Amino acid sequence: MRSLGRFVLLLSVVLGAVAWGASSLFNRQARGWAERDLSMRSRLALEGARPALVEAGTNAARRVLEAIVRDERLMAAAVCTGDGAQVVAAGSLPAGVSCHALPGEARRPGPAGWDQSADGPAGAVHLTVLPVTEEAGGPALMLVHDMSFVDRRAETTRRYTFFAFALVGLVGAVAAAVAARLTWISWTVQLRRVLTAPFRAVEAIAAPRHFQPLLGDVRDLVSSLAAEEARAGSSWTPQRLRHVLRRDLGGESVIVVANREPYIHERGDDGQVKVVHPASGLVTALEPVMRACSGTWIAHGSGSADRDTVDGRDHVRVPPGEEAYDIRRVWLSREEEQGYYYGLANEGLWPLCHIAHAPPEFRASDWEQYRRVNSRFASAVAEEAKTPDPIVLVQDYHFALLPRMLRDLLPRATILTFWHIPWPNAERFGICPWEREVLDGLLGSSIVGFHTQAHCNNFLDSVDRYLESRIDRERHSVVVAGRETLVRPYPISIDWPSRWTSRAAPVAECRAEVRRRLGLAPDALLGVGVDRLDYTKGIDKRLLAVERLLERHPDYQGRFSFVQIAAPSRTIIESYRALNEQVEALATRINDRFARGSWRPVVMLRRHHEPAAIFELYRAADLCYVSSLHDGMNLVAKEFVAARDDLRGVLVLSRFTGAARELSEALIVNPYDIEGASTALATALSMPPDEQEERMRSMRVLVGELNVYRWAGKMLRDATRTRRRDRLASRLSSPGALPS
Ligand code: ADQ
Repeated sequence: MRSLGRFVLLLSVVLGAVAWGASSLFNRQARGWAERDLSMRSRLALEGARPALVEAGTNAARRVLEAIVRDERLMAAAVCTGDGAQVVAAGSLPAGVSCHALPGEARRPGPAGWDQSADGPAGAVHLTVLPVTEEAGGPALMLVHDMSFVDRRAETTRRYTFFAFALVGLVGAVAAAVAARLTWISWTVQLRRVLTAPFRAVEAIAAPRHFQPLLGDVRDLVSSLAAEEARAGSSWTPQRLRHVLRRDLGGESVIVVANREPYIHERGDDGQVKVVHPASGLVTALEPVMRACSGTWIAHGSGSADRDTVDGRDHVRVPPGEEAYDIRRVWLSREEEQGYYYGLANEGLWPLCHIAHAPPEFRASDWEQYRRVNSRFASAVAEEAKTPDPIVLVQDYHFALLPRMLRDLLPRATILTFWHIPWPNAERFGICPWEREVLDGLLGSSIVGFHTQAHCNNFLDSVDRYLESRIDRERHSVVVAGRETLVRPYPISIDWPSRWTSRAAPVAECRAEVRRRLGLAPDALLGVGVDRLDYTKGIDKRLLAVERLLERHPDYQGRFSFVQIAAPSRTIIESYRALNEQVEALATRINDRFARGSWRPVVMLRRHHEPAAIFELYRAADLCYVSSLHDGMNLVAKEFVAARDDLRGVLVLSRFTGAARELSEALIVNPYDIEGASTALATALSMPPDEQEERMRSMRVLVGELNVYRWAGKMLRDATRTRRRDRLASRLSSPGALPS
């Protein structure tokens, strides 16, 4: 706004100066023209009057002069002798003008006559003196013209010029301001789009050419920073994470609270106990962190053999065979699980936070169970804590109330709460009948983390709208009852290098084995989708895109198959059961429509798979399609990248995932746009190997650098700072801390 004001001021000064200069120039010119005009009129008047002046007597000459001065512009006329005497005159001579007052050269003018303009007290006048006869020193006719009309015209001209320039200036300034504003808005929007979501595949191709150099610079800067970090040996590894814990947090072990446990003990039909890795993004991310940090993971004991495998304190050492940390199992009754997990968490908060067009259900009875289970887990944490100020990592929307409950039990604890799913905007969040309790519960934390800054902003807006608090938008923090909670983005990731990739068979073997097992031709093209069966993952949209691909590109019929791994999830909930049937029916319809011989376009594998099998599939595929309608991050996308150490395979990724903000080299799609998604699938299938390599290499650098140890490390570092600050504050406030 200030620069616009400066621009308008400068424009006014420049235009004012130009207007003034132009009107002066024009007036000078106009005065010259008027003088020439009057001089000419004087000569014409003399020509008409000459015979009377030369031959007739004085009276006749006076009459002639009186006739001449009837012209309104002519003030007076006089015949003067060579020595300045007035022979005869008519009209009224202005003060100071007379035959006698004429200068010497005017009294005896040459044949061309004598002209002069002068400013008199009553305005400008123009004098013309012309010889009446050819005889030297003979009488001369003096004509006095009124020139004040020239000044009046000049004044009018100056006014018009000024207004004309003022108008042009105003219109110009407004037009320039509007154009500048529009250009600025469009540049900002485009620049932000390029910088925040520089999707090379779909969006960046559309990014304006003039941003490409800037985009290149940003990329270079990011890679050089990453390279510098790597050179300095500062990439995040399990060792570095342990070092942070040892150096900054005094070797403190951490307590994780999550609904899901990382290892579930299930009793098979044969009576044998087997260990299952649950299909959960949270577990995928957090488990490697716990291996590095050690400590205790408190979770719901949900496996059929879980009770048989714990000790007297409900603990079990994991991972089996490596024993790096403890799981502490909490047992829930059916009512508790139903109300807290299926009810409030998954029928209420989950649809509340995801834009996937499923209405949330909130029941008072579920809320009661939710509070009760949160309180039970808070007590479990207090039991597990070995010091009065433990570091507690609270995970996800199952435990929104726990941080406040824990703060009451352990006021000095460092509580880091991470919300693994999106946070909705304030208006939508208001749908929750217990919006204040949920916010206040979370604000018992020292830090609340989300995947993206947008989710942090939504959270702060919700606090702003529903809670009495002080929000510091610069520090991204909230103060409630004198206690500060930081709100920060920590984009989650996976371990790197992935242990599942390093244990996997070579890619060629994986390709051959998977095709053999699925009954596909050795050279068949293969796409994969890996999800929990959840309506937010957009599995139906994904299958429709596959169908559209086959319609638009019949040459892929018989050559391309899409394998969808779908772990049944939350099947007690009606909407999940309905989704299960809907996806199955869709796959059957597509298969009925296109299948020929032994070839099927869609292979649905609706069961849990162990990570080793999932990684084998990633390595066997030509493309992976993640079509989430809304997803906090999505780790399948990152796992696919981690699995492809051969630098091949194309990732097709929904723009509605947090991962799309990082993996700009994927083919980014809108999963609702079936046409566009099918185009991206076709592009992926026909992408030349060198382009696949270039994209995959770039994504691997990113996932490698921004790995899950960095996620945990950054959180723990921020925790260190809040811990130091809290310790200092408590020392200062304790009696005797300050000299009296
Ligand atoms: P999820 O919704 O569980 O996670 P996601 O991030 O995609 O989603 O992770 C799924 C994990 O489960 C992956 O590790 C995948 O390999 C595994 N998996 C999927 N299908 C499986 C199957 N059939 N059998 C076995 N394993 C399977 C939530 C949020 C995400 C966020 C994560 C982590 O919804 O947005 O990325 O937490 O914060």
